[in-house]
Amino acid sequence: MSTQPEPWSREVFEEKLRGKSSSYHIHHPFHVMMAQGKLDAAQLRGWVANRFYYQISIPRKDAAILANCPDREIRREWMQRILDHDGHGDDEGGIEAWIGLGQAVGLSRDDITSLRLVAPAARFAVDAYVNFARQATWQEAVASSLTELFAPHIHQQRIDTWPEQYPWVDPAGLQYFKNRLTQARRDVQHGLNLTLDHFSRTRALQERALEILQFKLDVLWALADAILLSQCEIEIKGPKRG
Ligand code: AHQ
Repeated sequence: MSTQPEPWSREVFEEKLRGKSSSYHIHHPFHVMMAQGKLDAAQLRGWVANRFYYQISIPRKDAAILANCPDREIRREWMQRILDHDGHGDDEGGIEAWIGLGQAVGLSRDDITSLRLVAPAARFAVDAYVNFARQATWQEAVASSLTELFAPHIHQQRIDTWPEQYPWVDPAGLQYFKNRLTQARRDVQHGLNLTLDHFSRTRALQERALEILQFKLDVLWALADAILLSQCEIEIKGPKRG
């Protein structure tokens, strides 16, 4: 006699994954202030510089998934994510586009690539994600990427609001967000299908997938916390002298 509750249907399971949108970082005070045009230039630059550490970590996270995944067909499709960020052929890739975003908000290439502006807690949040992908099963690491179910909304919000709220930012810098609108939708369809396939077998697995998604939502939330706090520290200590 099984005491385990029956697994949810595939549709209900997907609804429950999507139902976690209320924890997405679009609702974080920092991103709310960004959308409302309340960030000053230093705060916007700080966000771009800190988020660069997340961007350069994504391909290494995806490489960890490839390393753990024995299925050639899945690897062939998942590999596209690394190419999207690292670039391939004539396509400079998303990491280069993020550097372009940094230059559009007034940072130098070295300000960004040196990582000297990255706050310790921001680094820890991102490292928690990469280390999870290295140590978890490839299916669990795939499930953790599903925060991108909610990403098109935040990318579109920046595309819509920055030109009006931050007219001093070179609009060419928004190209990264425009690229992610299609890439995120494609990626998340693949990740969602893999997650629904693997985790739908038992209710315990389904609950585990929700727990993993919440972990990654907390990574993004903690990253925004770190960025917001690092800017308060600048205010407390005053701008760096010299
Ligand atoms: O630019 C982002 C990106 O390339 C990715 C990959 C994906 C993953 O594998 O976890 N998640 C993700 C995200 C990106 N941008 C974030 C943003 O707010 O700009 C959103 C983030 C995500 O929702 O996970």
